[in-house]
Amino acid sequence: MKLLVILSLLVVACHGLSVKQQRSFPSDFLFGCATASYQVEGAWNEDGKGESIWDYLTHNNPGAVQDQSNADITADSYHNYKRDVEMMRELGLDAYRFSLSWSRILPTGFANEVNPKGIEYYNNFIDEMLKYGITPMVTLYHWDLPQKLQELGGLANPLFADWYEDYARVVFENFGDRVKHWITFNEPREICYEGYGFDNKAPLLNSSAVGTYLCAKHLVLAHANAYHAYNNDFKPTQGGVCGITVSINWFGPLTDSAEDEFAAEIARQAEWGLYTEPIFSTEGGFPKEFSERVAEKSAQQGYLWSRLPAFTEEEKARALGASDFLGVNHYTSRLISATEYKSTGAVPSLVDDEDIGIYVPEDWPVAQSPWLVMAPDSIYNALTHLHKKYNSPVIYITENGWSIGPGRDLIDDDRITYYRAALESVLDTLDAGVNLKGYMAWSLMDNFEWLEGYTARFGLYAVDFEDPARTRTPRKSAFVYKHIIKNRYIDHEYEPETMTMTIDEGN
Ligand code: PNW
Repeated sequence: MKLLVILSLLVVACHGLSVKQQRSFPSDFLFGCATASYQVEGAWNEDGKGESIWDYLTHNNPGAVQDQSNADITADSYHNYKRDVEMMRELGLDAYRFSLSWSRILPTGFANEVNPKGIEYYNNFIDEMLKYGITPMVTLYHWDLPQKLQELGGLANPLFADWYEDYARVVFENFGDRVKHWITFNEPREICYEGYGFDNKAPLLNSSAVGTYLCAKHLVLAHANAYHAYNNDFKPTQGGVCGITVSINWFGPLTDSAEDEFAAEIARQAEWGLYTEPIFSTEGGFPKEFSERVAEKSAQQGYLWSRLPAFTEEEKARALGASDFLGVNHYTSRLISATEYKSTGAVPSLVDDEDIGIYVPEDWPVAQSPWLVMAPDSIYNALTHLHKKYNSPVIYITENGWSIGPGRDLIDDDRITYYRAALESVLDTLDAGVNLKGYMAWSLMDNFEWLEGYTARFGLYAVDFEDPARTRTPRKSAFVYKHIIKNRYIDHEYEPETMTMTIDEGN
């Protein structure tokens, strides 16, 4: 008898060990998808919308885009927004992150003239989402600056912070009764480095030595203005939260040498610390070591001031703590070396200021977009670092995704592999106690991928860009994501039985 009991206990114990513990996402964890106005809306000049810098770039310099395309129509969400909400319901999304087109709301960029049709479009869209219990998460600026403001210098002009506050107030006033999650800027690095410092995003300014840093300072101050405007004048009655989304990929050391550790820290400071440090650190201002490096190089290069402008004490105090959460767009990782794999950048430039080597192991799979590689523990490494560095802020992953080639291929197994690994990393991150509240997949549907045009597709839904109706069709990954959201765990064996989508009861 005793033996039998021991034996059966053993069987139970072994069984427990062999079945990997099923980890689940908290019931209040927000699962969503993300898009951006210029990439999906179309209707570029309809109903009073003004020209944006992306309209200007694609119309005047089409050769800059890989396939010479533009987003004049793109997925035409301006006319298809009801279908978009239907897709959200099919997937069972808790939330949807989208952005507002500044020039659709304020055609000249300034708040003297509000376009009622622009307000109406977003009102209808927001109301349609709310009708089905989908939480709107709204980005005020996802790269489509009104062209008129660019002509005045755009983010290189210190007055930008005031223009941006005026715009933000119009937005809070019109939509804040229903929108409770605000994101001021999407990806400062891509705005400032790729747009002002380089020629990879509008306005293709290629002024890495000075432009990137001017933009960084004014963007942080504009964010702080909008945050305080919300906090003082809207939050008391509207009760939402306001944060910023920064692209935070992981930059780890290539080896565990102190030199590589330091080089990786410099990379983190230059790539995203410029934007997080002034807001989320305890000291405020731009990151210390990188600031010292730019100041030193600037002096050697004959500048009478550091190319990285300092904040005044008052500005520093205004930006510090000015965020209710940190939005993180996370896609990939890089390994950083102090001595190996260095590329020679122009002098002076941000790349020269960084002076680091970047390595990507050959066995990390590469997406259609060459910069996007699948790295192990990528989300976990980045988010646990932020958690420690910035005293456990509330974090949302506001973008994460994988591109495939052009066309409407519906079987996207490599994307499924990526999403499952990413979401396992999210579970590891939650286990580590990080204050992570939600995850938005990029993207709900195929869209205009900036200078990659339509050559890279990120959609859970394929879009037929040849069809005037811009028909949307779910890919296999859409079914897998839906299954995860519904069950709150990742079933690695799950295969959709059919490719027919339906709306589950309650959605
Ligand atoms: C984001 N990187 O851009 C943007 O927010 C989206 O508009 C865009 O479509 C999406 O990611 C996919 O590219 C990024 O170099 C661009 O790591 C570059 C990087 C990350 C994000």
